[in-house]
Amino acid sequence: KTWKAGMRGIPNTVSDITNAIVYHVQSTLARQAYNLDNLGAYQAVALSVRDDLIVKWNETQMQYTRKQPKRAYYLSLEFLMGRTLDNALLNLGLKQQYKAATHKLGFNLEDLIDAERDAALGNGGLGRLAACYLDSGATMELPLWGYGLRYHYGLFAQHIAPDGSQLEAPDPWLDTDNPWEIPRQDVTYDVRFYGHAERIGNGKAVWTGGQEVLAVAYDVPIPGYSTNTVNNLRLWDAKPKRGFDLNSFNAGDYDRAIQENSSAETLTRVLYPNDNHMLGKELRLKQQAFWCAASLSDIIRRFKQVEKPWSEFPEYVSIQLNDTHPTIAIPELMRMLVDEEDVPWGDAWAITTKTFFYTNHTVLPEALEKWPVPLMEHVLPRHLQIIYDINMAFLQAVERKWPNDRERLARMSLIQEGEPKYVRMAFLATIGSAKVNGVAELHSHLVRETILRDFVDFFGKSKFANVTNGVTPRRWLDQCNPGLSNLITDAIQKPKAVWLKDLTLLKALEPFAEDSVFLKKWALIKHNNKKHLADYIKTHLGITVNPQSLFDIQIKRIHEYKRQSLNLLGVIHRYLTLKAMTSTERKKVNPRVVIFGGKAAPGYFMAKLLIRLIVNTARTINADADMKDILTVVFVPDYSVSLAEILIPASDISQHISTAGTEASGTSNMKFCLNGGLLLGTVDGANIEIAEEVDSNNVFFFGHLTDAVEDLRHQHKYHPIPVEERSPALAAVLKEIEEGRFGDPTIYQPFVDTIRLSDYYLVTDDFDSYVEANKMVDDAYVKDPEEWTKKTILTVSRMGKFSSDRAIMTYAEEFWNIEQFAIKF
Ligand code: 26W
Repeated sequence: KTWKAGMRGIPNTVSDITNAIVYHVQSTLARQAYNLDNLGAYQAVALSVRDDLIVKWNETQMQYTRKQPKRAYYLSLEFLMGRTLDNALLNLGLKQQYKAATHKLGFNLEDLIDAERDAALGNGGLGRLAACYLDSGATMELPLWGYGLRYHYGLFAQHIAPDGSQLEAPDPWLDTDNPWEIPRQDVTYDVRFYGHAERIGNGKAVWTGGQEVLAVAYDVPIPGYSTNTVNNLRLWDAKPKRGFDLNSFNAGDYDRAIQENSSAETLTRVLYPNDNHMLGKELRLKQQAFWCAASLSDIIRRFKQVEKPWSEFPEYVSIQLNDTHPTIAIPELMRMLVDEEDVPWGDAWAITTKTFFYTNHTVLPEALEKWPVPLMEHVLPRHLQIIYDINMAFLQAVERKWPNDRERLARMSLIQEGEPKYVRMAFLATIGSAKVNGVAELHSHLVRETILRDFVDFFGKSKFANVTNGVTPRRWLDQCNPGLSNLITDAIQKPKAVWLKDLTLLKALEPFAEDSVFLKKWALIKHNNKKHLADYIKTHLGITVNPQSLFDIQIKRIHEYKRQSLNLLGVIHRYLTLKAMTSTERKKVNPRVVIFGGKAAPGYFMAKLLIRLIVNTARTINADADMKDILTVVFVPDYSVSLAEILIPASDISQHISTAGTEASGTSNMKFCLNGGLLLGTVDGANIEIAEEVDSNNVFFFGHLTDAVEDLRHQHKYHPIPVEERSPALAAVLKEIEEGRFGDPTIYQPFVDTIRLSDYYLVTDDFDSYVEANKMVDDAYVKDPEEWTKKTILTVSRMGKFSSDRAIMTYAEEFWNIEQFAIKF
């Protein structure tokens, strides 16, 4: 029998799979099996996996349509998916069969997996969280769809220039065919910008003119782990509404004829690369409005199929806003209901405020979105009217509750007064949503006590909740660390299909911390992961690292609040301390490899300067013969999801050292601990809850607490004390930089000055306790390696809480009110 597309059944035999791959090589790719490279083989394998996904995708969507369960929609401007093939194979339970099939065809599956490009449609934490939640939604069999944008260029690629600074290069990830998306040329919506909005009474208006752009759907199947569910991530691409302007074309003005086209197509060209920093760019506002309008049109079209009154919309639809980026969806739903569906204003507002839920991911003031009123009036004139109407009604209610409190009205208004005025998106998201949440206990507390305090007073506490973040144990344990995952499976005597869906079962590992044979097996896996990383570093960077060393890793976006600066200054301190020793003394020191990775926003001067200093410090230290085998420093360029999958399983210690109160949660802290790396951190974000779960004996905490931060900043500002007095150790480090030990000191002066002169992130205040904590790490690692391994086992066994399955079920039950819906075959 010859294989044809769509023939695949379940179960799949190795020979079915082999036939399917060969079919795609010959028919889809029009190539020959005998002269195929890894990229071609990857594509054929991916296409055959896609066939399977589509069968299950169709079945899932058909059963949703037939039964019409309530659905939830996750609106996120970022989905940091990484690679798909390995994850799809594991979730479908087909990895072994594919290994055999590709082997029969003369390929090594791991090489093919490596040929895939990352889908880097996100900046960092928020985008990767969205990807974990989609995995968990499908695994928990929830009717959950994601909506985002199909950026043609993902997050920029990072290169390091000869002088050590970051260079950005575009990431044209769609230049090679993307087998993981299904274009839906038939699913399109018109989206309007600019033009004129004319009020016609009863809160209604007519919006005309301006520019119309077509949104086209691309569907990305999201398979659950060991279930039939394949959910959907729908990404919108922008197309000009008309091919080109025929009038100009016929008049011979070809440039003008295609002008509007290119303006439409710019919309989904590129992901904005700034993280935790707001830039008021018109194109970004248009991206947000485009994606929200298309997603809501799609959701409303689906709702209309059930033929229920508008008042029942919230019984069928919940929408989660991933930070304020999709907040414009609130006035957009109002516009569609009031202007287009003739729903009275008050009813529309009741529907809207039952439908939306808002997650805040940051309390940093510079990250809170505020759009200039004149810009919004220009791009979205009707939305601005609606925002003013919402604000009017809201402020009247505030006035009724607290009469004659003008200051309060000014504080709570959706419009910040000034020249220009601004629309405060976090406030709009708050009053337009049924629930608001932060992403870890401390962060949710800070949201309630600081940025949204007045709103807690107004709405009451019950509207403000916490959902601590989580990570998917499929990608972040089973996929990235198969050795450890297999050892766990053997030990706890539970099939993967069971414990990977109920991570609290890891508890059963605890007794093995006392089993000396098990300890050895466990330590060997870590060692092998470290060798694997050492190989990567050797081949890609030419740096030799000794896998016997303690691997100390800090990987995340480069940001002053995350304090890679503190890590680097600590490294220099270690270097100076080692240099001051005799060579005999030095031989007794525990070797350490310090690894940094992360991208700086292209316009963030201080973050880019810090990268340059890290790279050049690493060069100096690695070139110093005295440091051979005792201290190595590595900056891994172009940090990505795929690189994280190599780095995380190889860590002994990972650093999460933000100034207390600044890191909302962090999620890589969870990934490291789940892979048996211990945590060195501040009392911040989810670090606190990790310590609560794994026991504070198993984490290394240091630094001032959140409560102290405000006073310390006040002191810095009004009663500055020189670094020389506050931390002589740090002063000695700064002096080395200023004397040119790591290159031309004038280059690094702005960095040294921020610490000497303002030190907003309190590096000076935390430096000594940071050095102390590092000593404790060294001691624990060297003095009793077996005790260290025990700590890592106990840590892993207690990480159950941090599965994104737990987090997504909390959203499902406590926010969205949606139910698990099994897909039957
Ligand atoms: C408007 C510019 C902008 C862009 C991105 C502002 C803010 C963002 C994100 C909200 C930044 C972000 O990714 N925040 C991170 O979210 C993670 C998931 O909840 C948390 O774990 C991190 O602590 C938080 O920094």
